[in-house]
Amino acid sequence: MTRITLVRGDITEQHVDAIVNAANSSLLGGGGVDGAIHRRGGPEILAECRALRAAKLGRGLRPGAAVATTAGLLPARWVIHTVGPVYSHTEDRSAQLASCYRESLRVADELGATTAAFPAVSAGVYGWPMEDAARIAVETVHATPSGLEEARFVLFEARAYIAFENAVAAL
Ligand code: AR6
Repeated sequence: MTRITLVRGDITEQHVDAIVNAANSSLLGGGGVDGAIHRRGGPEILAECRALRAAKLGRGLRPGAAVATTAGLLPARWVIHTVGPVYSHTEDRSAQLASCYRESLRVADELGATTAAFPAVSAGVYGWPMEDAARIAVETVHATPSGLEEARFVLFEARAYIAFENAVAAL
């Protein structure tokens, strides 16, 4: 069974097989985790994202989907890019957010990863309320069978860490 662990810190510093990026559909970079990963990982990651766009993702990656690239200069071996939904007050997009974690786990399995680190997808620029984002993340990873030995949530802010701690305690 996959062990869920929590760490307060920077996902780009994690020594795991794969780190998950909270990307956008373009796959061409942005702010937040995405900006940090491309900055610290170097140009090789962006080059592979561009190649994916040219080859099979002409219209970009849809919310809820995931795709892998090299991790460039990062300590991890791969970056799994997933696109979270933008939070909406009028539409329930939680199935898309859950899909980000399920699809990232599926890609991690395909790669043969045994350890992976996840950020709080959609809980930054995309506006998802942190408590709810944490609950969906933890419940989905807990409920999804995978070959991972460890699924590590890496939380940048204290309030994110507390929200994830509460979500794990509620399992
Ligand atoms: N390590 C771990 N967590 C981080 C890091 C880091 N280095 N940096 C930020 N966070 P966000 P989203 C936290 O905005 O909401 C980008 O521009 C952050 O505090 O990165 O899915 C993309 O290109 C927050 O709790 O992702 C998209 O356009 C969480 O990671 C858009 O933002 C997610 O925040 C995606 O927005």
